[in-house]
Amino acid sequence: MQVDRIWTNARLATLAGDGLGIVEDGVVACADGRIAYAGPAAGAPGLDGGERIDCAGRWITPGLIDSHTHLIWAGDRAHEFELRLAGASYEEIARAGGGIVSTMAATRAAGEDALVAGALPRLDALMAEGVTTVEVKSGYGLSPEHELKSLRAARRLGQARDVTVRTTFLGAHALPPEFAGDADGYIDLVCGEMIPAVAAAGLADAVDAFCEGIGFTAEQTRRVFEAARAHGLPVKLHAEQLSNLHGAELAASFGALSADHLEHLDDAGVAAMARAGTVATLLPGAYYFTRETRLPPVEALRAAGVPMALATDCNPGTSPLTSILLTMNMGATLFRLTVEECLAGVTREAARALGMAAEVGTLEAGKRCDLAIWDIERPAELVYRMGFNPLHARIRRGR
Ligand code: DI6
Ligand code: FE
Repeated sequence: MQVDRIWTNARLATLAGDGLGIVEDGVVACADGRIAYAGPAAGAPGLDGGERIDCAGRWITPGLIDSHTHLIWAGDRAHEFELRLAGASYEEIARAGGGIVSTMAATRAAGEDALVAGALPRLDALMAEGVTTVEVKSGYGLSPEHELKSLRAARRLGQARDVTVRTTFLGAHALPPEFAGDADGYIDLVCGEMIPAVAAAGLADAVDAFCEGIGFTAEQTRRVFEAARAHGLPVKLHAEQLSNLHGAELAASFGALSADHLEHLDDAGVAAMARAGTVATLLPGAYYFTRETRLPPVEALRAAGVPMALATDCNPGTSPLTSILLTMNMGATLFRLTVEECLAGVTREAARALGMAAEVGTLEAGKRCDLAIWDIERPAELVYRMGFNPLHARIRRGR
């Protein structure tokens, strides 16, 4: 077999199948940016040509995937954080012009170049910990012009850096002030103008919404999903974060790729997700930062066989987090996920949450050769340590 590059003398966590897929004394071979072979050195086919890289016993995992981020925004909410520490409530801050609307105003005022420049340091922080695929949502523009601008900026991140970017249209994130008192009118605009424009421009890989008391109702979410379906776009949903509006069930009924947050998910929601194969994306950074106390129903999800992904939810209001490694640690310490579940949550299951399971997320022949090579003795170290980055090398498409 003719290959371009071979990593030898490695230990692999392939994540193929159900568990970590551990291979001691493994090799990975790449041809044309794809994995030609990943497995035991002993069972390898004859591998001809190419550069040989001795990993000296280091571990190789699939490149990591952050499957839920809001990386595109302008402005700053650090002062709001200070106000909250001084005792101000979310509502008081919103009334004083803070909150999500302040991010919207700053995002509308920013040009596309400025949005890209503002997001790059956040993206760089993720990539420095082995992220090779990242999902980026719009949702701080909240008008046709500024949502499209945000999605174009998100796409440009994937040209500015060596990373795969998947974009998600989140026009139904919050109600812009010009539609105060007329949420249905705003949803008319989302469905009638924004989704068709986003689809026509090919700017989004999926459509998301924030189904919540402070977001949109289940009925409004259904209209967004119907418009997405009419334009051939898969859906996902911010569901059951602060209350139970049965959004996850609704999402599952549309065959959603994922339902995300889920602290208030009930048994019916778990069952619906299991039936539909909808991934549960858990976001421990938001749980931590908002000092939430209600845990997502991890045991019920596990028992029902619902795949679980873990993501940063990087956003300025509720999860200013740009560490996928710390996200794994929080998944374990706060949500009691196992090491296997944490690693699968940022690889195999994250790929599934993006509809990319055939392309990335495991070390298997035919998939993209996106790798993270780690200076560790065992995979648990990636989950166990806090604020330490043992990444040795990050490989995308075999380079
Ligand atoms: N869930 C949240 O908690 C936020 N967005 C979302 O989908 C908050 C976003 C913000 O405050 O900027
Ligand atoms: Fe989010």
